[in-house]
Amino acid sequence: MYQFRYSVGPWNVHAGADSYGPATRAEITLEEKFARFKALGFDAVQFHDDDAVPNLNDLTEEEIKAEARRVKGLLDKYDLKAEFVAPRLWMDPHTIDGGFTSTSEADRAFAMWRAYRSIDIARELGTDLIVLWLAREGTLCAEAKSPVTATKQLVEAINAMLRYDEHIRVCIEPKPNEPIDRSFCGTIGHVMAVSAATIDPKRVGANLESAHAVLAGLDPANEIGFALAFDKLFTVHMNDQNGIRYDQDKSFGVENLRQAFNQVKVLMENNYGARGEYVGLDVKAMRTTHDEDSYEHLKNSLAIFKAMEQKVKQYDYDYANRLIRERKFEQLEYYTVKLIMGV
Ligand code: GLO
Ligand code: MG
Repeated sequence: MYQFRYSVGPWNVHAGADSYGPATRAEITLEEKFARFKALGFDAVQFHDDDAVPNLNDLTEEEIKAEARRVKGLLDKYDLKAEFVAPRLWMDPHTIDGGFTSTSEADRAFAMWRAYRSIDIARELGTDLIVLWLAREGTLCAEAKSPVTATKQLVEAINAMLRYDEHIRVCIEPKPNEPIDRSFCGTIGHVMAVSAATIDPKRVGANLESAHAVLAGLDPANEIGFALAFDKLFTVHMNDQNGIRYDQDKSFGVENLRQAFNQVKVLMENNYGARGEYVGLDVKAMRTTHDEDSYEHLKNSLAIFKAMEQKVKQYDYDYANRLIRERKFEQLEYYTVKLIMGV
């Protein structure tokens, strides 16, 4: 029986700024985050390209690789792996209107430059996984882009990445909205279709984030299951979300325990992790959190996830299967909820 391995990104420990107000906590250095991640029980770190190499726009390709090698040294020092690199295509003046689907040709070229640099950084950090959270690949003004052209541009951008490096794997993290109004690739179903349209579908998969599924009005466990059915769940972003409102990145399980249980259940039933996949936590501390509690949400998310693992291990599949055969779903539901409540 394998053990889940856990990953987290530097952005998951942040200073508390939101769209309406400034930071409430002090910044923490990358090295200090690594040390704390390791101490908390994480095995790997997820990166944006500029988490690993700040100001990369101003550096040459060789300088970028050299800086990535320095960060690899820091990971080694704390016995941590790099899980993935994600080009941060939403923060830059060149990607105001999106990256791969921008209406500006020059900006689309810039997005590809960042995608290639992300691949270079990933290789230096010792990972073959690139995550694309398609933050601005959609519209604020619905008439601004053709959804047909944009979808084809997305497929072509991924093809170019697959050609640039024949070992790299690309993993789309779908989200239906925010910061854009209408996304072109908002659910795992979209990701599976895009994957199938690329030149190497085996190397193009999905990163399911619980909150993003909830924002799409979908069930995160079913979204996980859909990707697993096609053997395309390359990583996950576990967190929680209170309904269809702004993206909250709450600690895993704090809003909906049954949904949390079913996510862990579908992962365990399908041996997720046996081929090296990580359980990533994409959670954020509340803005009111004090400096000394900057890691509480990570600690809590890990503890809740592991508690759910125990619940799944306790699940009486013989009993559940008997109830399923007899279509006694009232009893099945009650049994499941009672197990989660521990009564
Ligand atoms: C935001 C996303 C974001 C990505 C991260 C990695 O809604 O969840 O946190 O996961 O930038 O690409
Ligand atoms: Mg995420």
